Amino acid sequence: MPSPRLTVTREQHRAIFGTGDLLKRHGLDDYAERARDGLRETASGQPAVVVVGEVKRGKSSLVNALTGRHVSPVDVAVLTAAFLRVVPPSTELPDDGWALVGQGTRRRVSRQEAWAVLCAGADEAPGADPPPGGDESPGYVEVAAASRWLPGLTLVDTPGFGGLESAHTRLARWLAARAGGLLVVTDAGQVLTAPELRFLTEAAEGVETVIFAVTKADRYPDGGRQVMAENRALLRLHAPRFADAPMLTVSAALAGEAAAADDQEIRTLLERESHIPALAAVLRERIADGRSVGLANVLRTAASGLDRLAAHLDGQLRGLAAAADAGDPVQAEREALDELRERDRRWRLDLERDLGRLRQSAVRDIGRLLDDVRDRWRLRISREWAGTTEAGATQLLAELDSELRLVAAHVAGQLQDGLVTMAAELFGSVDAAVEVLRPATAELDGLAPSPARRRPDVGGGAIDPALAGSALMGVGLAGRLGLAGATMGPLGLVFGGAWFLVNFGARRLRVGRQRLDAALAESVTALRTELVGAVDAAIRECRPELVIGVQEHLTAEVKRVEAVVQAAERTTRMSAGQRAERVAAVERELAAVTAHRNLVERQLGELSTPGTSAVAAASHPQRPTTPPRETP
Ligand SMILES: Nc1nc2c(ncn2[C@@H]2O[C@H](COP(=O)(O)OP(=O)(O)OP(=O)(O)O)[C@@H](O)[C@H]2O)c(=O)[nH]1
Ligand SMILES: [Mg+2]
Repeated sequence: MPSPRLTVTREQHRAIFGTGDLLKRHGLDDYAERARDGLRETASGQPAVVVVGEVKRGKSSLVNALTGRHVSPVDVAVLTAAFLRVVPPSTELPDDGWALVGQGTRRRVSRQEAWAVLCAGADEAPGADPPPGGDESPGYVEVAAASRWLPGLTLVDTPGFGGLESAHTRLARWLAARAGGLLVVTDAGQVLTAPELRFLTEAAEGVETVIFAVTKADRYPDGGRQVMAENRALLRLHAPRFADAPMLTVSAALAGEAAAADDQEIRTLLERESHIPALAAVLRERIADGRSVGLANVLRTAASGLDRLAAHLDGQLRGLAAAADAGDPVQAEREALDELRERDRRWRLDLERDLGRLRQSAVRDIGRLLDDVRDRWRLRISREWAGTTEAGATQLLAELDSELRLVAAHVAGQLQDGLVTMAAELFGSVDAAVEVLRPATAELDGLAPSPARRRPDVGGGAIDPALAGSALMGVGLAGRLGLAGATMGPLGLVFGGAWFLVNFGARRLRVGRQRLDAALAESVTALRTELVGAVDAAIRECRPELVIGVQEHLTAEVKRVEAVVQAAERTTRMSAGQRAERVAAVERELAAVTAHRNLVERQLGELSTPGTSAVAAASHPQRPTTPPRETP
């Protein structure tokens, strides 16, 4: 396939590349690189809407409603465990075709197999071949669907688990920055939460198009209107750029009722009431042109970099302006430098301490969770094994298998989260942490759904959904972050260990309870050893990445602050004439930054679809007959 080319206007080119040069000259390479990467992705990417939100807000239900098909599994007990891309049908993937896509691999699968990855296999037959994922981990699930409301657009359903502050959601945001817009899903039952607002503040740096859907409107007498008004007020305060973004109340439940209605008139009425067509209209209008949306994100990233540079130059001017006797103009920087140098001296010790703590807590978790499984299952076996049929026994052991996998996946997830959190503290930014922990990086193909599966519909209720979610998410995250090799260890072993148990039960059903008890204890002990070993291996593999990452980060920071301090020191030695010259030079730089900032802003303005300026956006959407539920 020929590599796609993106044509940009001369002005856009100047805005993007001129800004890149300016940023690089001042050591802000990260923004420049992000913008450049974004440009590359924009050339190759289809327009996409990335659906994000806290857990159980109704993301998957909304994806189904917008597609008009049941593509994403939805259930109170099932957490979305992997990224799902709903793409327009093509010759490669015709309608209702499913595929697992991984790093450089792509495999057509049945819907059943895909759903097993998405929500942990409701239909998986126990005793079958070991599930995929042990050796080769797929990237994400893809389905082609002739979308009812969004033909031609790609919709990405993401796992909510771990919330918006989890590293995987940051990856989703990263994806949105490259591919299109964010559809932020909140719930009519509550106003925007602090993590949601923090997420949006960060998203504002690199994503231009954000649209809000307030779900489950059917549950509230006012259709979520009050909550929506409060959301707007919160946005104005905390993420002002999105204060006027389109926000619509929707109901996937009503859309479902519409689909089931026989009477055409009732169907149309319910559909309209669901506000799904209205939301789709906004999405089509804002995101259908993938090239513009991608370019806008690139420009937004450039603008954010310029804002940061302007603040930096402003600091320099302050330093230059202060009279020599008016105290130390760069005292704050000097203190920051002392602190950085202090950190430079001790970060290795801190790192070892933190890794030690992480290991300790993982080992504690392993012990606690496995003890719990063992005790509960000993009880269950004593109660249920004797009178069970062959099918019952197979079922019972399959459940045990699921639980053991969950423990392994939970441990992997916790470890993963712990590593990201720790690295985030060392780098002062989660994004940087995710970046460092994603070795070999860059390829979003690293998106990996969890290979862990579970059977949410089997009786017993021993599976805590919260545990399940974190487990599934954790492993998926590990895969996405390129740590799969390290954290997949325990899962492979669980497959081995627990499948042994399953086969054991299936083949030797007549086995006595005591033998089974012993096998359970043995399996749990073996798993404990294997999990602890895997935790150690994961930490071992991460350590060099972290060491290099922290060192580079600190060196760059020290250099940056040192430059400011040195400039200030030069200033104090300067004659009045020299100082004036220097001020003039910085002012010229600042003027260049301002000019670029204006140029970028103009390009952004030109890209926005006619009629959807911020003002027009506030009075969205087009809703033909029903009174708008939106805040006036
Ligand atoms: N009444 C009502 N219930 C809804 C609506 N949308 C979703 N739900 C319910 O909310 C629950 C969660 O829905 P999901 O679509 O699975 O939520 P999700 O955000 O995808 O969940 P995760 O992927 O696990 O984070 C399900 O029980 C849905 O039936 C709606 O519009 N109205
Ligand atoms: Mg979901």
